[in-house]
Amino acid sequence: MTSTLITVAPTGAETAKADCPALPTTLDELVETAKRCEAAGAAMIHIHIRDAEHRPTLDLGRLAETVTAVRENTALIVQLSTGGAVTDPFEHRLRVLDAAPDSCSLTMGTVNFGDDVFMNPWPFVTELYRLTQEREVVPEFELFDLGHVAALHRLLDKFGLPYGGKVHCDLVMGVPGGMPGTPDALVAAVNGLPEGVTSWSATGVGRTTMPVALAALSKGGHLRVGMEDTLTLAKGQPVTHNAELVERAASLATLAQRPPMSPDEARDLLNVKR
Ligand code: KMH
Ligand code: ZN
Repeated sequence: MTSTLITVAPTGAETAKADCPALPTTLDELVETAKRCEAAGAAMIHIHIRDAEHRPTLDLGRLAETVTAVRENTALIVQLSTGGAVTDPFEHRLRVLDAAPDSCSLTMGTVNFGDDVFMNPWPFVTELYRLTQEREVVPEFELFDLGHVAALHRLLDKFGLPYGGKVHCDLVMGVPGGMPGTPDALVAAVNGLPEGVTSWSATGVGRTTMPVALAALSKGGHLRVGMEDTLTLAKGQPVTHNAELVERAASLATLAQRPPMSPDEARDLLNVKR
């Protein structure tokens, strides 16, 4: 068994700073979070940024500044979200690659997202994929539903392998509108993955965090944790720092005899540029 890639998704686009002051929304908070999460066992960071009023933004200058700051202060693989917020236009989401991250998220289809819709029509998915290949950015395929697994088969069949030749996916489970965060759904999704997939992680939103993490470790997968997906450690116990979620994931992984991998090992796993 290999070791475990732990990705931290510290911020997301959905939670308001006013509702959750512990959410890292400024550059200083994000860098401090990245450092503590790296020390706790994370090897990759999935980044959404905020503007001066703590609102989600895809401002290119801020994105580029963030990539540089996280690179200067940690060895973490820097993954930028191309999902952004549900209100972000497609052009802004494509432009994220101009900030030259190591990796980017690439969601494989449209999905209901609570009361909203997270739009990822096929022409957008293929254009973003083409751009990742051109810019030599390693995509992480985000799968919110079983239909997204089928779409990944279609994408790889039609457009070939990603930059670097490795295929890494993340199952995002328990979003209201997507696949449920259950071991049964996880097994169904993993058993349906294309043969070319070289690694996968899973994240369970909200109260599905623990069942999904335990099922992922049992099935040989990696873990994504963070306040983008989970704001409580248990009922009535709010997360006060993302590092708490990474520490818990690292303990589970160690207990499963698959301790956290270093950023360097994760670069080999994903074939991210050095
Ligand atoms: N904020 C969601 C609408 C991603 O980062 O690529 C989309 C999301 C996925 O978080
Ligand atoms: Zn995200």
